[in-house]
Amino acid sequence: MASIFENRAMAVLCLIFALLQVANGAVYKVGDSAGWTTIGNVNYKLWAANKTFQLGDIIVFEYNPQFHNVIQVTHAEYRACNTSSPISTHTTGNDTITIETHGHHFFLCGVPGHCQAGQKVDINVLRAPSVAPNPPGFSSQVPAVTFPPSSPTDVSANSALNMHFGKPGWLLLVLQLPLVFYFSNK
Ligand SMILES: [Cu+2]
Repeated sequence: MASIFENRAMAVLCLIFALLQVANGAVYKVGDSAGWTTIGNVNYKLWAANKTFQLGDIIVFEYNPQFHNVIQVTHAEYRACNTSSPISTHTTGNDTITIETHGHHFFLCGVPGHCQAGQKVDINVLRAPSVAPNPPGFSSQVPAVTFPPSSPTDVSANSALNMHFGKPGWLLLVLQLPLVFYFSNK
């Protein structure tokens, strides 16, 4: 019956990792050292192609705001380099954009000629295959925590455990030890 302890510890670990993943997105500087520019023919398609973007990731556009800007557009506008109805416009020269939804996020430079010259990038956040029907994060993992078939004592033990679920991990683990011995001696 030691598996109760392991399942619970695994659930806590999964939850912690899920929270960390949501809270700490990776930071990607578009074009890496080149930044957001028309100089040097940076291949932004290639730059994006070898990255796996995830929810919470931060996309940084670094550029001289006298010469460039960042405009988020629809797919059709992206393909046509059309800036007539932008989703959002960024002009600071050091724009950080947090990706909060799955799918494609199309950005281009709105200075005439720059998008046509290749200053455009598609940030695509794929859905994680294992959690496709659920919201991102831990919903598919936490319900996996199960307990032995219920008897009146088990039910009260479960609710006692759940009360401690919000406490720090070490406290949770220490509190579980008597339960593990209790179940393993049954
Ligand atoms: Cu530009």
